[in-house]
Amino acid sequence: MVQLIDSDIKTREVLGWKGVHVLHFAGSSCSQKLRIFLNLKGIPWESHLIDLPAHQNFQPWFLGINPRGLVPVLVHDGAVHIESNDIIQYLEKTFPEPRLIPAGHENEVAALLRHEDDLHLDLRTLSFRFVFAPPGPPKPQAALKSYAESGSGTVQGLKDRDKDIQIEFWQRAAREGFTDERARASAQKFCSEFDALDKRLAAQPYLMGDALSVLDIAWFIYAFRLSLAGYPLERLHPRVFAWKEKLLARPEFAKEIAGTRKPATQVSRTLEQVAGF
Ligand SMILES: N[C@@H](CCC(=O)N[C@@H](CS)C(=O)NCC(=O)O)C(=O)O
Repeated sequence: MVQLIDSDIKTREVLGWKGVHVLHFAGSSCSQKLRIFLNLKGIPWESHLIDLPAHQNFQPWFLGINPRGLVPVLVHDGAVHIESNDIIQYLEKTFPEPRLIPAGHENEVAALLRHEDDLHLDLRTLSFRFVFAPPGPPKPQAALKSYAESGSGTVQGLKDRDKDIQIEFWQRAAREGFTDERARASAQKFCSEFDALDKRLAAQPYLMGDALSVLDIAWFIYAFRLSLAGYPLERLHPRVFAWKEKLLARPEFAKEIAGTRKPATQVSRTLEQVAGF
């Protein structure tokens, strides 16, 4: 669990926030995952929007709350939790009903969620290349300077390497864009993941068996975003496609991705062409 300690937090006002507060952005995949989880749990929460396209997450106020500069963030009775999957597992313990992590499978689910999180930068690469497709560098140098300089720079009291990884990601994007080679490698990773999910779904209606779980929420978000990017889910992984459509019919899911539409950008080559699918 990544709960911050006092010295990590520079924006002190959050320490006095009572109840469940979520700092998030409508179109962020990790925020969508957390909001669907909160909907299914029926947990009341207070919303604090952080405008990622306006680089609000690189401003001192937000970095004073999450030194990593990422959404979502949970503040529960003044305690600050970061990392969407850790937030979800914390909330599952704190608000156990209805269960979204099957009893006795906590460690297995934690490992599967870690694996899902490892693919986050691949999802981001494909999102920026085929969905958002900004005409120039996605993050201006001034915003990245503020990112580098603001916040405590520590997580649980230790110098945090994650922010360096994030900055390197954006600097590389500024230098070379999101190349065919990177996009192809990321798409192929998802192809093997979806193949595995397709096999699971041959034997059971949900990824962990007969009941919906946090794993369905997490992978729904990836499947939805990749479909938006032009990934041929229906053709390559028909069971994953049908499962995604089934979840999309539920209001708890649909309402959180309703605003995520593919902007009318000009994509020179489609994901199918780049990946060779
Ligand atoms: N491992 C983190 C990843 C969080 C993350 O990368 N969030 C994205 C939005 S989905 C973000 O804040 N991006 C910052 C930006 O685009 O500037 C988590 O699961 O919370």
